[in-house]
Amino acid sequence: MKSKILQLLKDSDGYVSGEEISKILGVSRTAIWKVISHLKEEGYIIESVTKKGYMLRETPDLLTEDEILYNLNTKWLGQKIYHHHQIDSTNKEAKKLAAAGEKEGTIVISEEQLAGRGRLGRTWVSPPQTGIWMSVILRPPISPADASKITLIAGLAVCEGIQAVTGLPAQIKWPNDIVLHNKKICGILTEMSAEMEKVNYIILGIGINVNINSFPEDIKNTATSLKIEGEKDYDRKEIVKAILTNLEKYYEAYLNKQDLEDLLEKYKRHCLTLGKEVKIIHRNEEFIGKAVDLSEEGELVVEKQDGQVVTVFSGEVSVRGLYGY
Ligand code: BTX
Repeated sequence: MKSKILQLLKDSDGYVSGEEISKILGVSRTAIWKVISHLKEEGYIIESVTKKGYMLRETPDLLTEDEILYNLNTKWLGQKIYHHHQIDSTNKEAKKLAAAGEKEGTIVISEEQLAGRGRLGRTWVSPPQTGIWMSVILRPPISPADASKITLIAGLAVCEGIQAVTGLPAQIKWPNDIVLHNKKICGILTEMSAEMEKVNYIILGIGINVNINSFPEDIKNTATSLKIEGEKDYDRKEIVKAILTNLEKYYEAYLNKQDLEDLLEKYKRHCLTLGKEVKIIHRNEEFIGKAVDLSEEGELVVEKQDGQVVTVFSGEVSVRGLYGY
């Protein structure tokens, strides 16, 4: 009932009377009053005027289920959201839920992470209410060997979502970073539970620096936020919705094997790594070459300095641009 009342308030330009709400939803005026009080406690500013009714004045800047579901155009992705004010890591929580049988498409999102995780045990800085720290549970019917492609699809969905909402020229650094003006604004951590031939679940962890003003000393030269680059605050909810809409569309296209060439072309168009000199680091080995293409499988095709052409699989390597991040 809470989300329905909220929707009525949001959809209305002026006051909505208690009588109207009670007629539409078939609930008592006291029940409505209770919900309104609850919404106020959550940070909604709602004016109540005798004989006129209720008017929504301000919405809290929180990524709650009610806020994200409002006008969200997805069929299944993000239709169930676990929202936290604080958590150690949304990936860790999503893994727990997935292992207990949570369905595909459910999302865990937190205003702050106390132990946000990057790849290979690295940490991800996740300050309160200024970023998007979320994890998506997916159960793709694919072989574990193809799981890295889900990261590529997520990169594309995030990159285009950010561009659409902010107008900023976000780009993808292969395979899984989104960068803006050569600095990192987003990282994606894909974790998987699988058997030999079958994926049980994939947790797609997405961290986006939205309205962060400054970063710790050790990452301030490589990290940035949408706010720092765009010099204004951005609406985190709108970015989440745009990403979920893209992700559902591209994920379904990938599973249905539709427009795969088109997906790859789109990815290439946004990919900052192509055409650049890169250093590939694989375990203790490293080499320098030029990133010349992406294979059909989404691997990076690199021409080494001696002319030899190799394909690099995303799961195994770190890529460093020689000029800039
Ligand atoms: P990564 O291993 O590619 O990047 C981690 C590295 O990036 C760190 O070692 C540090 O140098 C730098 N870094 C740390 N925090 C930030 C930041 N906020 N912005 C830019 N650079 C940073 C990338 O790993 C994958 C990150 C995924 C984060 C999401 S958030 C939701 C989900 N939950 C969770 O615990 N992780 C994922």
